[in-house]
Amino acid sequence: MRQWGQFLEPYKQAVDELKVKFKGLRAQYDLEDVHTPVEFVTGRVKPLASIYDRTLEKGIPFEPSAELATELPDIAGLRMMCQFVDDIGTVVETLRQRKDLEIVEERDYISHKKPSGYRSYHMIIKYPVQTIHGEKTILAEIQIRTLAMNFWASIEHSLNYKYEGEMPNEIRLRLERAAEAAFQLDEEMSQIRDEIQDAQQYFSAFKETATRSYDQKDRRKR
Ligand code: 0O2
Ligand code: 0O2
Repeated sequence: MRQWGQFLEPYKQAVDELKVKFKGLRAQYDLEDVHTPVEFVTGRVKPLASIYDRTLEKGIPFEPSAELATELPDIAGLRMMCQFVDDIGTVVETLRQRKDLEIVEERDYISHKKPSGYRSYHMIIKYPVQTIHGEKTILAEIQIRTLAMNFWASIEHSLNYKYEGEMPNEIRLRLERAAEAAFQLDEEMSQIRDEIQDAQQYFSAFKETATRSYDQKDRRKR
């Protein structure tokens, strides 16, 4: 157990650090008074029971090792939730610019949803953690998704767990349809936002013209 504790410690540290850093993005956008692409951030170290299940699936020994660290790139997992689908692209671009992590893989399950209906953007990163024995670079997974995608994924995940992977076909089909409905909701919300932004621009321009013509009339009267 002590060996596992030592093995998992850098992962715990990475999750804690990255959570602070990613939550900081939100604070920075807020300070500039612009729309923040990050709604909220969560993170976790994969529980030992899930690590055990994955080693069985992958056919690798259940012991702290370099092989385990490479085969399970999501021992450290971060999740960034966005309001709109467009925000995901902004977050991805922001992460690509960062100097404190290196992206080693990207998976776009938004353009290419999984057969289950799952949508999300995944990144595997290399992240250096400073330990008392020097620097240790670990792998971590970042999942970036909208609130609607997250809502669907958390329910589907818990149902899958309840059915132990043997989900009845009918439920599976309904979940696929629910995933599409969630995606439609995302599209509709983006359209509403765009229309509101257009209307705001129109009204600001209108207000400016109206104020200018009022000022001119006022000046002529005087
Ligand atoms: P606030 O002001 O409470 O929202 P930790 O205890 O630090 O290990 P942490 O970061 O609290 O863990 O993670 P957790 O419990 O997974 O939740 C992460 C953040 O996501 C929390 O906010 C939750 O309130 C927030 N959260 C969860 N679901 C939603 C949601 O649907 N919408 C929004 N906007 N936030 C949600 P904070 O950072 O503790 O701050
Ligand atoms: P957790 O921590 O319980 O979420 P592979 O097909 O083996 O190459 P792999 O390793 O499964 O790919 O990676 P993938 O599919 O890129 O991402 C795995 C993680 O994405 C999962 O972690 C889930 O968090 C999430 N995910 C992928 N597909 C689905 C899905 O159909 N439904 C839901 N709800 N989540 C999904 P784990 O391993 O399940 O662990």
